[in-house]
Parts: sequence; C-alpha cells; structure tokens
Amino acid sequence: MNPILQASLPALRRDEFASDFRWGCSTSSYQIEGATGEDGRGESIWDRFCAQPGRIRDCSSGAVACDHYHRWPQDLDLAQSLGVNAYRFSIAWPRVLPQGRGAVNAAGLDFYERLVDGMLTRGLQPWATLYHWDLPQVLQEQGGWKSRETVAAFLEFTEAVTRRLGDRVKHWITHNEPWCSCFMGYWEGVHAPGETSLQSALQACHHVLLSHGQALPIIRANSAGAQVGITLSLHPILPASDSAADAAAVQRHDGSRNRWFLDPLYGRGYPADMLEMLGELAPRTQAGDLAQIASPMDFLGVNYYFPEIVADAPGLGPVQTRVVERQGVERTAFGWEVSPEGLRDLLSRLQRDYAPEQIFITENGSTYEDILLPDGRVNDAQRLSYLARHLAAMREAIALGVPVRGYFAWSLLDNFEWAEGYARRFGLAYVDYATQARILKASGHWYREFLQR
Ligand code: IFM
Repeated sequence: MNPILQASLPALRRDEFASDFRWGCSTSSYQIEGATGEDGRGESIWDRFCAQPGRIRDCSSGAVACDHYHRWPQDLDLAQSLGVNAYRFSIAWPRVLPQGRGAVNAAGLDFYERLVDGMLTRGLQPWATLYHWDLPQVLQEQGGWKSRETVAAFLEFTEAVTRRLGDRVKHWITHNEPWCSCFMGYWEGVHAPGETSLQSALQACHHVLLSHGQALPIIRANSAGAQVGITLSLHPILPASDSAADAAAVQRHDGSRNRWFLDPLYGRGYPADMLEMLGELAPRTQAGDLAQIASPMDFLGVNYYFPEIVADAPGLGPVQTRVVERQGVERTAFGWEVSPEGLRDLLSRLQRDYAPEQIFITENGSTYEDILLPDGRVNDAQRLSYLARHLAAMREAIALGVPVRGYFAWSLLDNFEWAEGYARRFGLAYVDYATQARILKASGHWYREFLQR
C-alpha cells in the first residue's frame, strides 16, 4: 500500500472488537441476481420501472446485473475469502410468489435454500432481508404499498420464506430502508414505482411499518430463537448556520428522515410535530396499528452513508427545509459528504434517544470512479480510507457504550445502483460486466487483511 495512504489510516485491529462481533458484507437481490426471467420468477416493480425510458441513468436494468443467480458459489467463495463471518442478502419476493401471493414457486425457494446452505458450509452466518424493494408488479397494480392488502401479501411471503428457511436462517430483517422504498418511490418518483404523491408515500410507509410489526410473530414462530429487526437509512442532521430558524429546520428534517420511523418503532407513535405539520396528508391508521409497529425487536439495523446539512426554507415542500452542501468537505463520487464522525454521532444519538438493545450497521460504503488498471488491480484508495475511518468511528461509538454488535460493508460487489444504473460502483470487488469477472479492489484486500490479521 502507498506509504502516505498507510500513514493516514487509523490503527485498527479486529481484536479490539468483541470476539462474537459480526463482520460481513451486504447485497440485495435485484441489484446482483439477474436471471429476472428464469425459473418462474414473476415481474417486479423494478423490472417495469427500468423499462420506462428516462428512469435509469444508463438505460440499464437488473436483468443480468452480476449474474449472481448463476455465479453465487463463486460469490460466496469470495465473501468467505475475505474472512467475514456473516453475509447479508435479500430475497426476491417475485421469485417466491410470482403472483405476489398464493401459489409458491418452488424453484424460487430452492434457489434461496441452496444459497443459505452455501453460506452455512462456508461459515457465513446468513442475514436475510425480506424486502429490499422488489415488490411483485402484480401487487403494484392493486395499489402497491398504498394498499393495506399488500400488508397481508407480505405476511404470506414472510410465512413461505421463513417456514422453509427458518431452521437455518436465524437473523431476519423485515425491510430495508422504508424511507427509500416509500418516499423515493411514491413521492420523489425517482425509484419504482415512480409515483409523486406525498400522501401516497406516507400511506405506503405506514403499511410498510405495519407489515414489519405483523411479520415479527410469524418469523419467530417459524424460526426458533431468531433475532429480528428492521433496517433504516439514518442521517445525522446538522444546521447550515447557528440561526434559530435553521435549528428549527433541523428539527423538522429530522422528523421526516429519522423520527418518522424511529418514534413509531420505539413505541412513541408518529411524531406529534410532524403530524401537525402534515395535517390532512397524515396516513390513515386503524386501532392497534401503532402497537403492532412497536412490537419489540431484537436489533436495529442502521444504514449510514452521510450527514445532511439543512437550512430553513419557508414555503419549500411540506417540511420547509433545504439540504445544503458544506463547502470544502470530502465527498464521494455521488456527492455524498464523507463524515466518519457522523456515524459515531448518529450511533450515540440512537443510544441516547431510543436505546436499542443491539445495533448492527447493516450497510456503509462509498462510490468512486474505479479504474481497472492494465495490471488487473483496482486501486480504490479513497474507498479504503473511507472504510477504515468508518470502522474507527464505530469503535469510538462502542467505547462510548453504544451496543454495536456487527458491521456489514456495502457492498460485496459492484452492482445495479437503482436509478443510477451501473454508473456507481460500491463494491469491495470490481465487476467487469462484460466478462462478469470479479476483481478484489484494494479496499477489499484491506478489509481482508484487517479481518485476518
Ligand atoms: O445500493 C443501495 C442499497 O440498495 C440501499 N442502501 C444504499 C445503497 C447505496 O445507495
């Protein structure tokens, strides 16, 4: 490694973390599997969304992606070679229930059974996410997450998957990042299904949270001793200035980005200040919903990428805030601010305000313009530094008493980055999409050395 880079990295040793700490990497079905038309898989909302002109930056889709559906043994070998002891993946609902509910597609479940068995034989603890955004299209045609019926369908899916895999998978995440699946999908319109109504997004989000709460007893019944949680994308929110108006904007922005999910999950209901601000737009709920959403979880999954800096913006959108860019700060190729201390501060805040029993960082990672050099290496020094500094920040949070019990790097492989297509690479391993070769980047080598040192 370049000596200047080496000197700038925090000193880190795996044995500074608990011996049962979970070290892993994360993936998701639509982003890596490909094989969207094989073995009875039904259409997902992402297949449909990608087919609409202008939706995906490079006009691509997940139809082939990393061809993981066929190459999974080699991908699990790669994960194992890193020295991780856990692997997070997600299960494509349309593979299991092509019609969204009803008849189970045996070939779909067989695939995940082979995958899980493959993890276990390699010493990788399986961490399954039930919903990482690939809703069956047929359910979207009946309203998608706006419809309360989709909650019932999700429970059928949960039942089918956990009945089959619950003896071997003991770590379950119900949903990945409801903010993205609901607000980017139903309000901003930049993710599938591409709708643009805040009221719809809020209703969809209520149903997603409700489906989480109602799924917990099903998972526990089918998977004895399982640990179950949800994964949220969370951000530290900071004011653009020290004005009182920006401080109030922070409160509102935090209400929509963080508290909207955390408060109901931790038994406080939807935040009163947000409900007041939303007025008629607030979701319709039924008696008992909030108690179900607040069913106790075993852990909180945290996906951390960047902090948000906000200013007061009277009249702008329902939350009346504007995200501003701090000048002169380090950024990834996505433009996301690099802030390892943001991770430490976010974790401390979660501990202070919600006291989760356990926290797992289920995603953290960065995208840069990776170049495959003629000698076959990918020297992603910035990602390596990002990873090392975020691990150091996590260590600081643990030293402050935050119960962080595991870390999953996003991602094992470069993959289909949703509306950005293949333009954004987040992998520890570079994927040459023309040949489907996987090439471990310098960051992947560093993670491996850290884990095996
Ligand atoms: O690729 C996504 C992932 O699917 C969800 N969390 C954020 C990642 C990077 O944008």
